[in-house]
Amino acid sequence: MTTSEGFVGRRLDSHTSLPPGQYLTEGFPVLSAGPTPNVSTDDWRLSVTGTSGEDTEWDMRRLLTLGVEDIRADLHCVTGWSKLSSPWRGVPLESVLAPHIAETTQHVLVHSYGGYTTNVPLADLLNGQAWLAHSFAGGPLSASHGGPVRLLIPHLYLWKSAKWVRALTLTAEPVLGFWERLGYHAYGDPWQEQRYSSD
Ligand SMILES: Nc1nc2c(c(=O)[nH]1)N[C@H]1C(S)=C(S)[C@@H](COP(=O)(O)O)O[C@H]1N2
Ligand SMILES: [Mo]
Repeated sequence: MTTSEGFVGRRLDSHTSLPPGQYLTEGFPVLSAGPTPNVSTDDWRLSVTGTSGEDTEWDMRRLLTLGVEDIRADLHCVTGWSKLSSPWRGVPLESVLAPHIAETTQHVLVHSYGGYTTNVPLADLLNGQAWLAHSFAGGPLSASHGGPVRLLIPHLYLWKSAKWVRALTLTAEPVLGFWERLGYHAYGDPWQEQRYSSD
């Protein structure tokens, strides 16, 4: 693996190897379980619901006031491809979750436009581990890759990074999402090769 001179993103020194069973791709494959929902930036909304049922709705303008970050992320899809150092912009997920976190909150169920869902432990969405990404490679995020806004959780298999995110539900107990109900791993750590619930 080489980095070009002047490379200013995250260094690859810590990635002398890929997660087990993964191969490197230079492209950016599109993987969607259904059709691409057609949601304009103006119509896009994110609703965040806490464990006692109180909720907040965000639109793009208000979301961006929470503070945008540049992110360099390695992506690992459970089908085998990995893409290193991909350039995103987005808002830390913690910013929209924080007001709704109660003592009992342990898990988040993520809902997408189109009906896709996925579950993630709350702890994996805090402290600079997860973003609401609205931009890729310097431009608006394309619909096929999850625009207007998708989740980005680089340390878990990419099926956890829900595209076209619509709602977040904070819960005390885990509730399995779309692929997790179909036998994929509830957590999905690529470095532990947690592909299926039996792994
Ligand atoms: N809403 C939604 N999000 C989704 C999916 C999907 O089918 N629907 N597929 C997941 C899977 S399996 C992968 S690998 C990534 C693919 O993201 P990409 O199409 O931008 O590469 O999106 C994830 N998020
Ligand atoms: Mo995937």
